[in-house]
Amino acid sequence: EPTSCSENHHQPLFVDRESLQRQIDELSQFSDAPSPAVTRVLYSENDISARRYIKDLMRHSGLSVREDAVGNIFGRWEGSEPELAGVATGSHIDAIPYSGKYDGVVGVLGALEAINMLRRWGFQPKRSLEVIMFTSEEPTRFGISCLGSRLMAGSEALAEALKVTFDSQNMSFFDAAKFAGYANDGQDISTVFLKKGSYFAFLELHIEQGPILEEEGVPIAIVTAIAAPASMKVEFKGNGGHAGAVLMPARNDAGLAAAELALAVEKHVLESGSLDTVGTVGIIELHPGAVNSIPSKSHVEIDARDIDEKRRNIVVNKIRQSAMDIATKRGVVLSEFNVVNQDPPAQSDESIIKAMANASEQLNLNYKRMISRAYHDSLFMARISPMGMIFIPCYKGYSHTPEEYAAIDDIANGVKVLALTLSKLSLS
Ligand code: HGY
Ligand code: MN
Ligand code: MN
Ligand code: MN
Repeated sequence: EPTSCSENHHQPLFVDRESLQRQIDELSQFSDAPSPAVTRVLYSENDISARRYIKDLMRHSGLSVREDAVGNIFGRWEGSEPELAGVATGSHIDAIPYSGKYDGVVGVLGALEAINMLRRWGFQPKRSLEVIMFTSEEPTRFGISCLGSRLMAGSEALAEALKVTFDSQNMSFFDAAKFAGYANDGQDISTVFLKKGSYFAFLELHIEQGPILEEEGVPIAIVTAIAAPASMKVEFKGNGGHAGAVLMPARNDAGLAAAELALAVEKHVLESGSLDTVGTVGIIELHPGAVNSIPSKSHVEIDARDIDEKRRNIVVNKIRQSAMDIATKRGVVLSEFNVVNQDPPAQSDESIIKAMANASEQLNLNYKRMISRAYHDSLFMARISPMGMIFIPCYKGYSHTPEEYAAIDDIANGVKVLALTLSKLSLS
């Protein structure tokens, strides 16, 4: 044994911080944006390289690796009773443009370090343990959030929709999947669907993506529920024309229709009666996109969420109504109003919450219960398995930005709680 190993290397709950940090840094290099930003889009060259990196780490952790038809990756540690439903944990490694290197990644690399810890400890699983890297949690390329976990949860509607889904470069989903080496059975991806009860439990470790834990100095949050996300794609069409020659009364400006709809989103959200309702217009594209040409087409993408599903649906309906009213008032055509997803919230499983609380207490880690306002693959895994999430603090709550940061000691705390909870659930 090299003498450099510090004694605590043999403590059961030793987290190899430097190798975990090194992996986080190495993984962040597979990016279409210059460091410290990370852009890693589904089935891109960098996504394919990052997937290879994760599969190598899974094998190094002694896991047997399989991939499904859309590229969800499963690393399995067979238990002594492999016929029992296993215990799974995981997250995503895709990253929206110019974001950070911890969102999702902490729940994949941290899960592998939790497996390494249990092995070092000499742990023997009864229920098999699985680390899952989900395909495309982010909606970046095809506008569909949690694409991999939504399919695993059995969404026939999504499996159908993917047959007519194209990215902004007009590449079809299945051509992109084939480019990355997936979808070898053609468009039949029903093999991705998992049956309810496939897992005894599903856990996800993730950065909070909010400021509460850091502000309150609490190292661990146990998530009790995940808010209900919805997203919409809207298009307006007008006649366009010359910015100088067409007088104002003669215009039907698709760009102004988009701008008015964005303000309408803000109005309906603020009028919901609750601080828990949020709305974002993250994409507005104007065509032809010339300073001296009246926009003849506008493309707007809207994200609306709330921990209360009914309140969220009222906002979605008001946004739809505003889009129609604005089109009439401005004489433009509402050529598309597409609710891409309108998902219910998910509740964490009480027994998993308890197991996480026990693990935190055993580790002398203070914790608090919290609702996740961000969505995660856990939102869909909750449809086929009891679910639980562990949050760790992140710097000022920053996320989806290059400033996203989580301290390795905070990550190590999350990994320890995850490892202990996995071991308990595996033996139950
Ligand atoms: O948008 C979200 O909530 C997640 O981080 N993709
Ligand atoms: Mn040693
Ligand atoms: Mn994210
Ligand atoms: Mn995430």
